[in-house]
Amino acid sequence: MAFFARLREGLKGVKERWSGGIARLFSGSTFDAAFWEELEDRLIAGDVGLELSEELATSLKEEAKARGLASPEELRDVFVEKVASELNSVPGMGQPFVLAPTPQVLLMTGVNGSGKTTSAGKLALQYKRQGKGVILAAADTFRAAAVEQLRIWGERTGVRVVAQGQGSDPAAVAFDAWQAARSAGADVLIVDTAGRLHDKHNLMEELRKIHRVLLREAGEERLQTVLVLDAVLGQNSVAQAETFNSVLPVSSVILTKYDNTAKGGVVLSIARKLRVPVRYIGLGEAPEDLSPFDPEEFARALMEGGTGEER
Ligand SMILES: Nc1nc2c(ncn2[C@@H]2O[C@H](COP(=O)(O)OP(=O)(O)O)[C@@H](O)[C@H]2O)c(=O)[nH]1
Ligand SMILES: [Mg+2]
Repeated sequence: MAFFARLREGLKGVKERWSGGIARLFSGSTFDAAFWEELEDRLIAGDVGLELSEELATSLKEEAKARGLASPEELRDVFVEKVASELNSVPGMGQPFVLAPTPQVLLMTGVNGSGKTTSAGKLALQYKRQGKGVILAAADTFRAAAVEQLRIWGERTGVRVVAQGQGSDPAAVAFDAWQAARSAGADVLIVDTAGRLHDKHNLMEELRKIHRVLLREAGEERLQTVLVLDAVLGQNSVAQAETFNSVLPVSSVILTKYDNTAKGGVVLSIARKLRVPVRYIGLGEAPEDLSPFDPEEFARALMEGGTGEER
């Protein structure tokens, strides 16, 4: 399925609840007094973040005046433009990982349940299909089930999984996997990690250690720290991102469960707060449900609206 079609399908929840409301708002024929206030409210409710919501509403208002626009309908394209350009102001936004020099190491980080393992598996499948050499590393050694989950993805995608089993040192697994990727001449090594929230201090120490080992072995130009965030958590995801970023500088974001959220604006919030590119969005649990994130198409999809029962 083409990106736009998949996005449209995946964003159903977003469109029906949040952007449905926004699209409806823009279908009005006059700028009544409530319009601007409501626009800002809807942006905030959609997880765009307070500051950016205010800013967007203000700049749209100015733009409407400057261009002499008569109705919200005429403002649609300007809205799409502004959303896309806000996103595109972050270098690398929507672009796939650059896999050079090889092997590139994608260190997958994020809290439990955010979708690290699933996204690692989905990426492995895409790279495999592109004919790239891929290796997965099971550096979530905290639970036996975690290693097993990655092994299943390995079987499903025909990708080799380097693992040592439960309780082993995750940094040692990462080291082994790096060696394997090197000697196999792989293009990409995807390292899955643990994300237990209740043990934040140890988790962060463990991540730092894995990162240190990979940095020493692979070097800065081969190592990317990927933060996997659950879009459903909205502003909490943004807070998580800030926490992770303070421990290990995040180089890219994958935003999962976009198919499940009613609030699409979180991507704008992340772009604004972290200035880190969102490269992929997760649109479901199936292996194919990971799409490169296209800011223009995303902005346009929002304007298509849903059933939009409100207003
Ligand atoms: N609907 C939906 N579910 C997802 C997506 N990504 C992951 N999941 C589900 O979220 C749950 C947690 O994912 P997992 O990869 O195990 O998270 P991890 O703890 O970060 O490794 C699993 O049930 C996944 O199938 C997505 O994009 N959409
Ligand atoms: Mg996992």
